[in-house]
Amino acid sequence: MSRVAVVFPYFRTRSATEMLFPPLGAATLAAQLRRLGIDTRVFDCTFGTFEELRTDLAAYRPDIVGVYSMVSLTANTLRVAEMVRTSLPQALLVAGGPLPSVFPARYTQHFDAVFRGEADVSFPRFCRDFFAHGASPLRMGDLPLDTYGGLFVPNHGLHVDNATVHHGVSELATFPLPDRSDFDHAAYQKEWLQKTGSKATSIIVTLGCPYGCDFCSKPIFGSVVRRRSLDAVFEEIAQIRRLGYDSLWIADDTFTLNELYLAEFCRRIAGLRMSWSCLSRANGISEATVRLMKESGCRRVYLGLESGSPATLELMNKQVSVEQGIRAADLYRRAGIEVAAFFIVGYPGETVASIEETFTLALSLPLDEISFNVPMPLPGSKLFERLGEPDEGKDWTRENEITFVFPSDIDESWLRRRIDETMGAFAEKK
Ligand code: B12
Repeated sequence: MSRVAVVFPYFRTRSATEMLFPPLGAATLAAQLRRLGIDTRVFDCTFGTFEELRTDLAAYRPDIVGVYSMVSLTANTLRVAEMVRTSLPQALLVAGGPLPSVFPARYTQHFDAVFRGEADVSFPRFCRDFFAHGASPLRMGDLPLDTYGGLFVPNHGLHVDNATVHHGVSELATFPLPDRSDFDHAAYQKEWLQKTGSKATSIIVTLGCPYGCDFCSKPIFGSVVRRRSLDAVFEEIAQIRRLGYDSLWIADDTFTLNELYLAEFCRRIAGLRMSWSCLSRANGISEATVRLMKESGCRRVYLGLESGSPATLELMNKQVSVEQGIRAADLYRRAGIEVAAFFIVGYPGETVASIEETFTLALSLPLDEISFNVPMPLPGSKLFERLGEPDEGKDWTRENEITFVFPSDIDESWLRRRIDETMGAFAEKK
């Protein structure tokens, strides 16, 4: 029997800012693999331990082990790879996800192959063909390797470097819904109930983002926006409700971009008794749409306001003004939707004065939650290209850490103190 394991190597940290969601990429691949009749299991490490993963993987005896990776999971990914090489030496080891998509060659030092970008079709087809050709890494060359989008293999005497693909809307409509059957939903729901009083889970409705923020990288969905068929989306929402969730966390980069589509989504979700939240931008949203969002159950929006300084917004290529941010926060709050805002402080090129403008803005707005981060030069972003590799010894393992991973004129301890003071003043104001 041919078996594929898909590993999500996140072990919960219990940090205050931790948000737990079942990994949608793994669920997406599981659905596609099972559709091809391949025995598949997702190993979501969120609530487990490394030792449990070792035991469970060994018991399953997969022929292919696929591991998801992103910037904050690098160390875990490599540890899993090492463990698989020792305990399952025959297995083909494959990586995918945001960071392998940007740095495939780094991963193929430890993995047999990398799939970059959207792997919905390419990875499952590759697995099927791999099994059909005897399931041996040594016989990979017998496969039609140039037909798998995003595949990168510089090992085993092969040189494969295929372009990534972005699936079009009509193709997306033929995809099965993500298969969420391998997750510990009771544990996820308990966590959310304790923190927020509702049971939320993530969903992707639209793919891609047309903006070019300096600090952002778009390694998977890229810049071309694709809106899924709402029939499929609402089938998925029905599945999510059957699993016991009562709230959606829409993970799209730009869910509020198209007002017509958004309005139709609102009309269809209204009456389902399902609250929802999403990321939004400060521009391009009308009062009528905001009212519709509220009426349909939108509880909270997350706005990347980033800065109170026009010059810094320019540096970030954010393409919104401070005034648009103020207007958006006000619009949502007046409609009765909670607003959470993200800010970035200490951007390369910033001064103490411009950072203070951000603290002042954060305290002047009608916000329900604020957070401050120092810029994280994400591989694949323009910021990363400018700054180069981060300082040796500093990594991104911890989320939301106030530490510069690049040389900065801004005094880190001053910045930490000002963030603490601003957070304190915000809590008092509330
Ligand atoms: C939802 C989300 C979160 C959620 C939940 C994550 C989770 N449990 O799934 C939360 C809010 C917790 C989160 C936190 C963070 N996130 Co986040 N997040 C996202 C977001 C918006 C969507 C991810 C998603 O669900 N995609 C939908 C699924 C279907 O896509 P996918 O997972 O990419 O899977 C596809 C491919 O990657 C591939 N694939 C996936 N797995 C595998 C496995 C194998 C073997 C193969 C072959 C292929 C493959 O195939 C899939 C189908 O096409 C993305 C942005 C984006 N649009 O991708 C950022 C993103 C992944 N996050 C990012 C970052 C930086 C973070 C944080 C570090 C932010 C911070 N400062 O704290 C933290 C880290 C937290 C942690 N746990 O380690 C970056 C990663 C950048 C990078 N180069 O690595 C992204 C790309 C956003 C960005 N533009 O900067 N995040």
